[in-house]
Amino acid sequence: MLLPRPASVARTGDDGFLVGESTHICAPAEVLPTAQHLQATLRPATGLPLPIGEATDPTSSIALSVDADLPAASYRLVSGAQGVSITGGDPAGVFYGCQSLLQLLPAAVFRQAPVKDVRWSIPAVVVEDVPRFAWRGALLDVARHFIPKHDVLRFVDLMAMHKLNILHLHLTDDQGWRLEIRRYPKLVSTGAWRSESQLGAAPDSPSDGRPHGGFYTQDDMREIVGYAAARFVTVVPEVDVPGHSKAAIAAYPELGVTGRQVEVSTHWGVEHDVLNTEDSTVQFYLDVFDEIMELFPGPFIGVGGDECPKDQWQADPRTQQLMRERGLDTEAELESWFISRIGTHVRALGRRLYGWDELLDGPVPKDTLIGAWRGAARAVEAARKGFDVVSCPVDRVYLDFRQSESPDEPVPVAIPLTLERAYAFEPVPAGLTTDEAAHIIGGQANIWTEHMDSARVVHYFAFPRLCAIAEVLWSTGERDYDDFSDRLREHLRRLDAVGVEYRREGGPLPWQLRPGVRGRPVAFAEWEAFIRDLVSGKLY
Ligand code: TNX
Repeated sequence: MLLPRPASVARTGDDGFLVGESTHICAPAEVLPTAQHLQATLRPATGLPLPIGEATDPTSSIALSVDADLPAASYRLVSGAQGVSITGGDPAGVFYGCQSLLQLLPAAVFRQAPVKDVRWSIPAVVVEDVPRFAWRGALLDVARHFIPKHDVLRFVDLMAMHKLNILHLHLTDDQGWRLEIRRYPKLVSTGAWRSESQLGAAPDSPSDGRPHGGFYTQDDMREIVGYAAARFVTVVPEVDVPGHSKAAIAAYPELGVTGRQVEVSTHWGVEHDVLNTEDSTVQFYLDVFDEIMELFPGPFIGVGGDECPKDQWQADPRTQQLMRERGLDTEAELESWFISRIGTHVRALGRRLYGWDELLDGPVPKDTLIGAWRGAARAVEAARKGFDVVSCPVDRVYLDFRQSESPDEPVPVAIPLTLERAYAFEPVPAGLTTDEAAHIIGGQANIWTEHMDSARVVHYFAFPRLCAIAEVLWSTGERDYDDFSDRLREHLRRLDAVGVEYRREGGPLPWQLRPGVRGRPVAFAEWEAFIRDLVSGKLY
């Protein structure tokens, strides 16, 4: 029935509640926005007015309320012939109760125009529910392929439907810079465009010869942030430094080590053009992060910090001189120095740093949030050192990985990450004490878009695996894949009604194939060695 699975559902005796002409929504002022959202969501398919107002007759009302004695984000939903009530521990809890209410209705409720001959009935149930983790995230990489604003808003709707609450936007990379920064206009006028894109993942993959680009204006981003907030989704920005920065260097060559004019990258993989660490470059980024902090009100500010090759710094006399002046012995220390300069600024403004687990290799403030991606061992290490952790191990939640062993998977990369394997993701690695485990504040699915050039393709890779990960992050208790599969079958009818082009159980539909575009599949046996090299720092 419900997905993600709630803590408990009990069917009660009566016939349930029928949403009809006389149904109204009751809500105190503090949850009025959620009442309006529920009304706006129910109206198109039902064609019903659903006025918001005082309860005249409880048997015809959907009553929303907050009970501050209940845990944060939890809710209790009671439906039956006597009416519907949704009581949340806070407004977010009420919102999640409303999401469950929608799932108790026929799937056609997710359509956008009146559907005839449907009884809008809600079974008589008592649902008690509370999320397992506070951070239930999805990373959307809008840098490798620009995802237009409209599609980001649709993605936020889909997240809310699955009770996910963190949208980590990967805004910058070697292949593109996607957010307007008023002070440095070339970041988008130059950095948001590339001449062509690599087709596929093989070392000798050809290019498509077609320009690609796009960016969000600051007005667009304010709209995305506000739209997400109304759905209890916090947008967490990531501006990746000091690696993954070639688009910025293409726009402002003085940020680079060589000073040479470079192009926004047209191929995938890790670029060796990284930022220099001049004070002027630090200042440039402090200015960028000031605008970022204006736009994104949440507590966490992402600085990336992953995969920064050191060869340019090693070969550059000026960088070596800077290291000596700053009393730094190694390039790794220089990388930490750079991140700390930004971190000090971000913290002075009351925010917390968020970055990939490479940050653990140097000194970072204790309140830094670590995105543990290079396997569970990094999550363990971070939690033992006392850092809060977002669990996102590469072999469980990287939704760019192929979904089966079939060579037909469109651009098959890395190891297979099947739906079942994603569902088996456990955010809290074994071996942690209770106190250490409390540092795992949640997890997220990472949707890297090298091989996803539109929202259609993002949907193919994200769904239904994101449904599985949403359940892992929300639901408590034993996991049962068969039970999940049964509920998923019903849930896919909802995604059909929304119009999500998820991956079918049997694999890609003919138009989802990418004939002739070669991937880079990796067997499980080779994979372990790759991760070992990655973690030991041998690769970058
Ligand atoms: C690693 S995870 C990356 C991304 C790529 C991804 C492809 C991480 C911090 N870096 O830049 O897009 O692999 O799977």
